[in-house]
Amino acid sequence: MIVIHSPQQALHAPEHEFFRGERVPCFETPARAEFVLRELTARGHALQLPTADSRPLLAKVHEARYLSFIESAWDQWLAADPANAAVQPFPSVWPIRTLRSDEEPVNFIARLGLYSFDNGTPISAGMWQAAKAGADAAATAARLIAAGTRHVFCATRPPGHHAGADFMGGYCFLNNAAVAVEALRAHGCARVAVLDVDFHHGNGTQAIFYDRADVLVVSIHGDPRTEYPFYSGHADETGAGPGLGFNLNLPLPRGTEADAWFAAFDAAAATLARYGAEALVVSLGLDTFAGDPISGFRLQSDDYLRLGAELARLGLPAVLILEGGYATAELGVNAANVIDGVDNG
Ligand code: OKP
Ligand code: ZN
Repeated sequence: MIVIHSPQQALHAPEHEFFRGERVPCFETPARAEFVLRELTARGHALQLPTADSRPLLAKVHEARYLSFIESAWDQWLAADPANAAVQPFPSVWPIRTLRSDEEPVNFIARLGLYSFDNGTPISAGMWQAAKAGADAAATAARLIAAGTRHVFCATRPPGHHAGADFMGGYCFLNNAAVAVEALRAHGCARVAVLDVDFHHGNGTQAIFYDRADVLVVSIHGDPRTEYPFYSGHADETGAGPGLGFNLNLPLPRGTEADAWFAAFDAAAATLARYGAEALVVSLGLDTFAGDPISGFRLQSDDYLRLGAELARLGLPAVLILEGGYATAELGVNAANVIDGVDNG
């Protein structure tokens, strides 16, 4: 399978995040992509650099003022105080409910809160370059699909499925899956489906397409009653307005093993078949792995070969995009198993 990758991913390397009130080393690291690339290269897959500019697609997916903010966020942080170069910014106040989100505050940390839904999304000096390269990869993959390639994998980070039109969160800044959808649509696919198999609900992707009938979003994830992102991902979220009936959430309890997970996959596949999509975007999170340090499902490495075969059986041209997966040393084998499962399925 063609694999799109940019070395710019390594420019996003924040040091720490908050976990249970403590500062801990980041789970979402450049090493993740390096393990994936190493294993894919060892198995003979061809790497390509992104060649498409996602800028016009980003303008469809995200709000202009949000894009302006994240593109220069690090410079704004340094402008507030040159000593900030040595420290990471985190939001500490958010405009929930009665508070105003129409006025951009002058204070940088207040602006960061305006555009975030958690304090778990560290910003670094190279965040924009890494995230933009991921979005460019998604646009490049969609162009290859439009030209007749069956499957393309974007081995990119940071992930994207928690990022909404005007917010970051869950390590995500730009919604790469949504960029791929808009790119496929620009290339003439009238109906596109997203299948999100990351352990965490892709609340950003859901929100971006929630009121649209031309994009079906299906997600299998940890039940938000107990799992991040908590405030999105319930089964009764089925879409709104013209998009009613075009969003399917399949939440599963913490501890779910392969048999129950693949039963949910069958339900997702049935809905995808009924929809009649022309192309598929897979948000390929591998944090469903039993050894994942921050997630709660129990898939084993061999199950990812089966996942790949099941994805191939959907019979749709597909852009696969790396999302989560934090058992770093095993991430390469798990990702490559999906890719080989698709190729051999
Ligand atoms: C991103 B993806 C909050 C830390 C919680 C949430 C996990 C984000 C997962 N202080 N981090 O869906 O793999
Ligand atoms: Zn995840």
